[in-house]
Amino acid sequence: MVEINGERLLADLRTLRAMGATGTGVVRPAFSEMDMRARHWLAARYQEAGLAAQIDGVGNVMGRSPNPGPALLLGSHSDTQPTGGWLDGALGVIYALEVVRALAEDPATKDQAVDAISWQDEESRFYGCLGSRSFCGDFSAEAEAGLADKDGVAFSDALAQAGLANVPRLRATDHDYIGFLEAHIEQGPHLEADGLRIGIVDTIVGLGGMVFSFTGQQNHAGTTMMAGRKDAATALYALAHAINEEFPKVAGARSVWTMGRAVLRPGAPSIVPGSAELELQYRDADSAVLDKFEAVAHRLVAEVNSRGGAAVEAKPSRVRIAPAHMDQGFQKHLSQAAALHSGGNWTSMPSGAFHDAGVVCKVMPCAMLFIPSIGGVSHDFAEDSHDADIILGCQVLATGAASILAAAAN
Ligand code: HGY
Ligand code: MN
Ligand code: MN
Repeated sequence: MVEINGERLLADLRTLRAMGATGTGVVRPAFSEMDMRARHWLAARYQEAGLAAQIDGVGNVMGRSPNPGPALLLGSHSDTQPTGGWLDGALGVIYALEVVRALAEDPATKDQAVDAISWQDEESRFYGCLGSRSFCGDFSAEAEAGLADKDGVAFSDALAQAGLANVPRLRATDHDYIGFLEAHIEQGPHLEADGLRIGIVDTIVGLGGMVFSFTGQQNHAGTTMMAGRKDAATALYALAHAINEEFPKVAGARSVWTMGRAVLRPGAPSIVPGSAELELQYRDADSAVLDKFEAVAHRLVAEVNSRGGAAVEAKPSRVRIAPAHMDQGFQKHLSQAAALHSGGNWTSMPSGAFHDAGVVCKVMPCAMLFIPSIGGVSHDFAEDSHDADIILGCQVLATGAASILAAAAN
């Protein structure tokens, strides 16, 4: 049976962590100097592992097997949130590298075709799951035109800065794939709370979001009477409060919604804010619940506007990501591997985070496995997992991948 090398796995994870390390976390946003350094480092590791490495025109790093296909594709993303953890994405990227090496070292699997990938910008600096969407033909010229990040940096400038302007872009249709496997940290509390070590994902939540723009009347905080004020912040707080009151009435068991970005302008204590912005994101495994959230949000905007204070305008904040169902057959292979290696300490579960597998499953069968996150923490410098769980997860992925390859070969 294929056997991974746990120390080699941990060593590569720690080397990748050092690229952008900030305290215990990592700052390696898409196309940043650290991100591109990590991508070139990864390409060199792919070459060492016997893969033909390339960085494509949106920054995806592909390692292609020399063996005849169709290939099994493994990977995740190596870009991070602005204040990210060291394992979000990186775990699955280095797992893929280690599984490629372990399968190549095993006579029974050395002739199998396994490609490895690190997707670009899963964390949505410019566009949610940009790299995997581009690979799947879901990043249109219209979506790319004028694209910029929240600080106004143009996507085209970031590409040029990274030396990727006019570089060919990978397409799923260029190659024959059996499917895609992504390993990831759970980023939530469930596995640890239930004393489990492996999660096999059945559904990845869908996601929607809106940006609310508030236009009022900037004025003096002391001389402007409360009656007749057009305070953009008051309207923002009223809408945010109403969302937290009304959303639970239409929510599902694991629905979540977050208002993680609010801007008040000019942001001075003695000035009545003339304008403001609030960003809402919501997620659920059921599209109908996402639709309800959107309808409730529009109703609440109309109610705030009817009060005659600051005016509110709502716009979709990002491309809607539909809930994604993982391949049943692949789940079975991964579950058998999990049962074998984890002594039964595994479960089937939904993913509350979105992942590239949620995009790639539109063009090929996909499956995901999770390892526990300590304290359920992620998207924070404190994000961490136990070494023993990191090693176990990679071994489960390797055994599951070998099983899928064997089944495909018959
Ligand atoms: O936000 C997410 O679900 C992912 O970690 N980017
Ligand atoms: Mn993330
Ligand atoms: Mn991630």
